[in-house]
Amino acid sequence: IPLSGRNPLFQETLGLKPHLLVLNKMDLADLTEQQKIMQRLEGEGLKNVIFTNCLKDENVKQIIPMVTELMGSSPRYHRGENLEYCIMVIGVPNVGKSSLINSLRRQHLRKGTGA
Ligand SMILES: Nc1nc2c(ncn2[C@@H]2O[C@H](COP(=O)(O)OP(=O)(O)O)[C@@H](O)[C@H]2O)c(=O)[nH]1
Ligand SMILES: [Mg+2]
Repeated sequence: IPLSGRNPLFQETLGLKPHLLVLNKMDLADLTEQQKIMQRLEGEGLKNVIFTNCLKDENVKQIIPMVTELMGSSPRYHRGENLEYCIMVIGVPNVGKSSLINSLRRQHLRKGTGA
């Protein structure tokens, strides 16, 4: 799934927009191949990849710092002191997009529903 689960059209639509590939449900995955997966994806030009478990908020805390860093290093999207950005979460049904948003709310706003 980490290698085949993306719609190639997303890449076209995203173009050069800074983006992060979130590989959710890491609790259900065989993580022994994690390094190999990262290497393969990096070979495809995907450097910003993160494994998460949105039900247990695992690694979700790293997302906002990664996104902030990405934006800061993208001259086209970087807006000086303005740290307000609109972020889009895209993916096929049931991958955990809503769970991710809820987890981010729990982590950063101290609210948000249970997963
Ligand atoms: N095991 C596991 N299940 C998850 C995780 N994230 C979401 N789910 C479950 O996957 C299902 C679909 O999640 P949902 O957030 O509704 O996906 P969406 O359709 O992309 O918004 C729900 O039953 C979630 O509880 C995760 O990290 N691990
Ligand atoms: Mg949803």
